[in-house]
Amino acid sequence: MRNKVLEALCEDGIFLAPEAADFVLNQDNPLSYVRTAIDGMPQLPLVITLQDLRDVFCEKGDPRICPSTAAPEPRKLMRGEVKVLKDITGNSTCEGNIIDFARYFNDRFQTIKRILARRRELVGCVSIPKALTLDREVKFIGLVNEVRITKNGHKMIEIEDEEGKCPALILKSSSLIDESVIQDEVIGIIGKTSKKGEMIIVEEIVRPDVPITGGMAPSDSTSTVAFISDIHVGSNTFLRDRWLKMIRWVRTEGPAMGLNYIVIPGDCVDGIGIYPDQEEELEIEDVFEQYHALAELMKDVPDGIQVVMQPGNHDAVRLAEPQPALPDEIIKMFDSSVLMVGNPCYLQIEGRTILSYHGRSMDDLVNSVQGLSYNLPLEAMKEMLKRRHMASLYGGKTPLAPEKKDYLVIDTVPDIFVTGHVHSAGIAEYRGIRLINASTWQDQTSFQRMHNFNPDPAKVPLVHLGTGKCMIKDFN
Ligand code: D5M
Ligand code: FE
Ligand code: ZN
Repeated sequence: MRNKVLEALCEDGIFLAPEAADFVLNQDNPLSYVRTAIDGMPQLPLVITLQDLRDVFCEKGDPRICPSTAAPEPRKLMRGEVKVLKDITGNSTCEGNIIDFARYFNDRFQTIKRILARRRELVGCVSIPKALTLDREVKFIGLVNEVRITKNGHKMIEIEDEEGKCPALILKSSSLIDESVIQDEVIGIIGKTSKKGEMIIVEEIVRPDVPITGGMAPSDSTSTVAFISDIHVGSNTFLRDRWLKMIRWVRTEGPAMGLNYIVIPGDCVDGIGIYPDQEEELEIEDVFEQYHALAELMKDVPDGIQVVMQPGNHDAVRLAEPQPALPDEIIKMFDSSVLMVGNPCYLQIEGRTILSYHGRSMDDLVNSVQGLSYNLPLEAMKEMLKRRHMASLYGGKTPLAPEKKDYLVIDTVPDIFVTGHVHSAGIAEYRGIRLINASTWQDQTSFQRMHNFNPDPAKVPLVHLGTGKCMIKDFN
């Protein structure tokens, strides 16, 4: 309907500004509304704005056809220059039964298989049952069911595709023996079928990975995005002084650097009942009061800055990922410059694609990929990109919801990939993608002290959308 009306007007050389279009399309008969308006105009403007409509109609004092001077209601998932490209919010269908899980993993398999099948190394790949019948080099793509070390020290991978499954063995003597293969990741395998045709001896593992590119080509954008994660409002270790210092900086230095966007990748508040004895470390014990306090803090962010807020594992939505945006009763507490999105979420800001993910799965990655640790979140992010998936492992610390489509697949290659969660701050680049880990505004908790976890708080990574340049501003 929307497009038809706008097309019909366009054919008559009539163009509407976005706000005017929204208003017109809400009229009973949009076409006749616009034509009546034009009849009342001294001349047809190049683009009809809301003010043009007001000039014609408002004198008549008819509220039905007179656009009010108040700003129009923002559309739910689109505001200003921020476009939501992919988000579970409003699209969740899962009930969590066995059929859902089969469908979910099938979608993961098919989506990542499509990426892998384009890899030169995998040209000529066959199904697993077919591979087992061939006595030459075979190539296939599968989802890893299980990984274990055999009693002789080889690595056994049980791998499955839509037609069957087989054991694939990495020999102890192979250079691949230290390769971390994660349960539920989708990989390509090149190898040889054993003589009896019951298993494949792995010679090469092919990951979907992201292509090597030069990254963000300079654009004419003059905007900067700030990434501010893990605020943890409500915790008695919330670093209020440093937060206020940061907001003062945003107000005074922001305009000169074109600071027009703030992205918050989760753990906006501390929540309740998230870890043992948390209540002893809470300054605000009611989660809604925590969001109220956050909303108050956010009021000091200048109006022109578009804020994008995403939930994390401390926020008041389902824990299972993908997490939808915070509920309406919380959204209502914030003013309209705060756009609530799900976790993860693909955003487009001034032509740049940003993938924002809280990063819970890093708790699993540090246990399943050799060489990773909480001190190396940017390396963990590279592991996600290599696997084109943010949370491969099912059944670990990261709960997954079996949606129809796997929202955790990295099907689009972003310009910027941001995570929070591990309370450290860092910037790196991987194959042209800017990697950002967005610090925290919470000091070390006693729970974290007990686990010897040392945060790196009160830092703000910044990315210039035009040049792609990154820096970290330190508020300690
Ligand atoms: O998580 C903040 C960080 O706290 C998380 O990235 C690692 C650390 N953390 C949380 N639980 C544990 C355990 N059990 N062991 C070691 N480190 C941990 P947040 O989501 O803010 O609570
Ligand atoms: Fe956190
Ligand atoms: Zn977290």
